Amino acid sequence: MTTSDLTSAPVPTQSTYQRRVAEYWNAEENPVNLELGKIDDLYHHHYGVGDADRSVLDEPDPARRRERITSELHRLEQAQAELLASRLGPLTPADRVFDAGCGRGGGSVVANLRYGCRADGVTLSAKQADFANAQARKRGIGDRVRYQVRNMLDTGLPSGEFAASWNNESTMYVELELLFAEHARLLRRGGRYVVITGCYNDTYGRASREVSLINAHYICDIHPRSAYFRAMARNRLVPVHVEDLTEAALPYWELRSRAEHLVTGIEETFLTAYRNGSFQYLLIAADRV
Ligand code: SAH
Ligand code: GPP
Ligand code: MG
Repeated sequence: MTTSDLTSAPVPTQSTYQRRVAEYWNAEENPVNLELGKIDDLYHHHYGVGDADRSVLDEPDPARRRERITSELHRLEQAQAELLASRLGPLTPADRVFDAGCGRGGGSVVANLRYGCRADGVTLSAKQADFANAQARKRGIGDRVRYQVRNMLDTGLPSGEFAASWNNESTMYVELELLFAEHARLLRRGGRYVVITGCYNDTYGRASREVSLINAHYICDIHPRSAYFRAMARNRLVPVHVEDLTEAALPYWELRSRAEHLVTGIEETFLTAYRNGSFQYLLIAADRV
């Protein structure tokens, strides 16, 4: 083997698993994500929190009923994004934030609208990054909010530059030790890290049947709750607020399971997983010390 063979060899930046995950997101076109995002061009790939207005189910006109359900689900997903963003601050337009596993970009836009901050989002999916950048340009914030195809475990972004960072439903794709080491590197001292995630409940035992079905559905690997705190403690991230959002997540799934035009088939599994105590929806905010 010559030197030129070595330098021209492809850089193994992505594992086979990560390429599969990228393929999933490059192909993803679920109406439950696109129809909701279309309403106000805030595209989310996470679930909703808070009480649902169930009266939308009683709407007699079928087209209007679909429209009202879609917009109610979007309102709950938007409430989830706002809840996460509210824990990032206070921030100013001089601050820079990092969105790890950014999807179609909605979370970074929410942070920018709230704080005026600059945002960097990374995703494994080129389609998602292109889509998100087009959305940011359309809003006229393309110079403040940008998205790149990068591995969140190894972003190449500058150390100590970020006032806040987060993972919104994207930690189940990676090893937490590696992930939190990268957040700790990117965050300045005193910076804030926030995660919203589904985790399995250590008090139940190991991963339940439903948790395993969710893993298979999305090609992910849901961690136990305990793993978050262990990995944070090892990486200079000290929890300052922990919120069990499981109860608050139920109305979204109950409504979504009744939305014939949007269901993907995973709805009953989430409801069973939450109700049998094997699965939890959790927010953790931590300080980078
Ligand atoms: N946080 C977004 C999207 C969550 S969907 C939202 O709230 O809307 C999960 C995202 O994680 C996808 O965009 C996927 O590409 C991304 N992801 C998974 N593994 C990743 C990795 N190793 N590096 C970067 N992004 C990753
Ligand atoms: C949300 O994305 C789902 C994930 C990012 C992975 C699993 C998350 C857990 C909390 C276990 P989505 O909005 O694309 O999903 P869907 O198409 O089902 O709405
Ligand atoms: Mg969705």
